[in-house]
Amino acid sequence: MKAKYIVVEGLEGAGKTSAIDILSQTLSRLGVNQLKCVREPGGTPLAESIRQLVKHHQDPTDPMTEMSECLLMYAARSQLVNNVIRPQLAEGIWVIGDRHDLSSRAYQGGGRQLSGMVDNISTLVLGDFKPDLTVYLDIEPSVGLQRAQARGQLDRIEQESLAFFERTRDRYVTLVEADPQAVFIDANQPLKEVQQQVIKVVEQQFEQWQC
Ligand code: T5A
Repeated sequence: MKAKYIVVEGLEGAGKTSAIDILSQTLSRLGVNQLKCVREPGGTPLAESIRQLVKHHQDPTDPMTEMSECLLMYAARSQLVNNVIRPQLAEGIWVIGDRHDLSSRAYQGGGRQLSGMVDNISTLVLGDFKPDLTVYLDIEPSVGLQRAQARGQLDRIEQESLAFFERTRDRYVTLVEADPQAVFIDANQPLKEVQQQVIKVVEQQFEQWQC
């Protein structure tokens, strides 16, 4: 079977980290023994520097514009896709991504209301490259933000208004509904149940890939 690219998406605190753990364990049980996990923004030295900027840049004399934020997300994605993800897949190594293009479409497209710009840049940067499967963990923004808050200080994006995260979630849901390779999981449930659903989705999808 050709190596696959699987992405986990969702708002802050949706439970992506634990979903990725269970996803890796499930794939390994199913016989996938060459697997790499990456995160966005990040995953290469240059993309990790961009991650630091987009999450923590705070300068009232030179605030990050919405357009710069969007361009930086795609600069980081271009580094990761071309220098890591494509080469790994070509070598037969499966890749699990903590976020990908759907994040830009939801946060910058929905949250920042830059959807026209995001569509154009996405086409330029990615062409027809897309994940084989996207697992979207849907969570009430207020619940996700409470979980993020419990972890410590909020970063630049986490300090956005609830309305921003509501718009982001709405866009996520619309995009996931329109994508036949994306699966919706209710992440407001207890962790154990979310994990069971992730396992089920991966097992079913794996079976289809084998056909
Ligand atoms: N961004 C990113 C954009 O705006 N555009 C883009 O194109 C991209 C790629 C990245 C930021 O950049 C933005 C989005 C983000 O704001 P990040 O740190 O990578 O930042 O992403 P976060 O979503 O902020 O990461 P989090 O760690 O907050 O989210 P997770 O991984 O979904 O949450 P997780 O698994 O760490 O869980 C958080 C806590 O909740 C608990 C966990 O145990 C943990 O303590 N939890 C649950 N508790 C109860 N019930 C459940 N079902 C639970 N699931 C998890």
